[in-house]
Amino acid sequence: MKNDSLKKIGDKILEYDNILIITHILGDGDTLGSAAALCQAVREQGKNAWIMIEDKVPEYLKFLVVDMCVEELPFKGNYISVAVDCSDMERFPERRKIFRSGEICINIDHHLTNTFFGDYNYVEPDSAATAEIIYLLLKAMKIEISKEAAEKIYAGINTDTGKFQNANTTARSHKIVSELYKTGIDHITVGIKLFQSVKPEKLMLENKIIGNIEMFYDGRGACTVVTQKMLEETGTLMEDTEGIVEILRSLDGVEISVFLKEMGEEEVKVSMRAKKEADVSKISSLFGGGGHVKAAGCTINKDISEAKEMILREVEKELEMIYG
Ligand SMILES: [Mn+2]
Repeated sequence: MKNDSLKKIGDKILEYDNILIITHILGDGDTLGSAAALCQAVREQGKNAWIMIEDKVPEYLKFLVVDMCVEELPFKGNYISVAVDCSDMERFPERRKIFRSGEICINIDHHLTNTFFGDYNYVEPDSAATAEIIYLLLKAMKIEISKEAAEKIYAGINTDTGKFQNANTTARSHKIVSELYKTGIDHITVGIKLFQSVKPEKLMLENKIIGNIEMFYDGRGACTVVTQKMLEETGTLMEDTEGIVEILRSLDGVEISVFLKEMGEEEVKVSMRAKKEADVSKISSLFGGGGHVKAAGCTINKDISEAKEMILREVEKELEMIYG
């Protein structure tokens, strides 16, 4: 499991006219921002580049990928495929074959659990966001970063660092952003689109979810759930729960926050966040999931109450290790 250089990866990309970019399902600001920045930058070099998706782009992130997304393979001839922000190929289950059918497959990511599934790989777990790596890649390709591409990179870094507050934020994150500012990015508008365009329905949903918060382990743990019924009652979608797990973690004294999403009768998606001491990627990997030390997730094929019991048991063990 060894990285290839960004120069080598960049040179490979430049050899191709057709570039297929793959994001992970349940897209976030980093995967979509990274994909869009790469797509934008290579299109500016005259390349035929597209982002292939298999589920919907969340409403609040659509501004990043205007006229860039396809659901079918858009090329006839050879292409190179590039997966961004995907720890493994399960993150794009319906597009695995199309990814592998690229003449060359590239994997660019920052998840510790990355499986090095590409022909060429660049994985940097210390990078706050994949978007930072895209910045470095474009530099290695000697591409001048336009304002448009810069705004997409900025969106990726801003969201994955939790507005530069998460533990993954580094001096380099700020340094890259300062370079992005020099291209004339409209950071105010990007910030408004990302964080200040909340629909009232989403607030109603949050009200319900937050009303159900349960504290445990002397207030070191906080947990809540969202059910399909709550989505129906408020006319919202699962994507509208974005940010809830961070709200839970923001509570005074909370070290681990857990948010369970009822996707189906026997399918629960779990998101976890740690504040300072805990390692939630350790917990998620017990259930076949992945992620980072301070932000991780997994899927449990049980009903929501059983899933909750299973996960909280492990979370309590982790808290016991720290405070016990
Ligand atoms: Mn990311």
